[in-house]
Amino acid sequence: MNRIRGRRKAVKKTAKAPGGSRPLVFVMIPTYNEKKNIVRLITEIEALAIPRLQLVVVDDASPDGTGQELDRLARSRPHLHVVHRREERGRGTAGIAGFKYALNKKADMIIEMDADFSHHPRHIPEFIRTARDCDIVVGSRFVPGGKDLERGFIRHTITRLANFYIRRVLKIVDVHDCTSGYRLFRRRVLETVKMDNTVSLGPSIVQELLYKAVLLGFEVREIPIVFVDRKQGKSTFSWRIMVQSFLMTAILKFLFSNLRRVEIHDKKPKKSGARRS
Ligand SMILES: Nc1nc2c(ncn2[C@@H]2O[C@H](COP(=O)(O)OP(=O)(O)OP(=O)(O)O)[C@@H](O)[C@H]2O)c(=O)[nH]1
Ligand SMILES: [Mg+2]
Repeated sequence: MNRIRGRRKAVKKTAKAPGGSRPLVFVMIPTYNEKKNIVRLITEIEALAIPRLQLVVVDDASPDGTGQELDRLARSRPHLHVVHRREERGRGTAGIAGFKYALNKKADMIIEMDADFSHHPRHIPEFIRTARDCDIVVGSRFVPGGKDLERGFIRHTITRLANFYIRRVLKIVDVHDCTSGYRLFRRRVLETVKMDNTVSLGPSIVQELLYKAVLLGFEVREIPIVFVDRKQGKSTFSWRIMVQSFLMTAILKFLFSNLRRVEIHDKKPKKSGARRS
């Protein structure tokens, strides 16, 4: 049997960061032309009043001025970090840049989400709660309580087909929404998955990180989310991107299926028993 299952032997509860304090949580948001969404999104995340929560937004010189809007917001918000990328463009590499930034700032957990309100911020507290017992939390449309609302028949069918295909090809059996970009990673996942070796430039980064993390033995849990189609701003979805993502799944299988589980040690004192074999 070489099907990939999330590990059941969970890490011990590590709700608190090493040292006993609350975890430092970074929300990482890649943006391209999201000026109409980003202010409201940031304010709604702030309204959750989650202690020790920081935001990092990675903008690729959006022509609509998202970057300037972010700079304006950041002037009065020390918890808002803006990464401007002038040379590079792409959802995949932007996400990696954001993860690296958050790790450098000593994040314990990093939540990635889209800027267009398809990923509603109200789910954030549940991500953090669920991460007490696992390494990765995936916001899923396809578990009980999850929903994929207001998407046209075609997009909904593409998402379903993509998940069927990815789960079959990459043999990820325990995750039902492998294309969800609303996720939480504990720090050690991103430290262990070699981010400099990622091959996805675009949205297939979502399945690439999940595939590698599961092969390496990290435990994944899913929580239900209600995914709503974007209301404002312009989609970056295209048929070309969709075909690339399908092809990339086969490439990921070819390149990385030989990754093996690693010994993962929690960064807690030994007596916690938070060690995985
Ligand atoms: N930095 C950066 N962010 C991007 C890029 N492309 C997309 N994004 C962001 O990645 C997230 C997902 O992109 P979307 O355009 O919503 O893609 P989608 O969800 O497949 O498509 P729709 O929901 O139909 O718009 C959004 O926050 C985008 O702003 C990019 O090239 N660079
Ligand atoms: Mg979207």
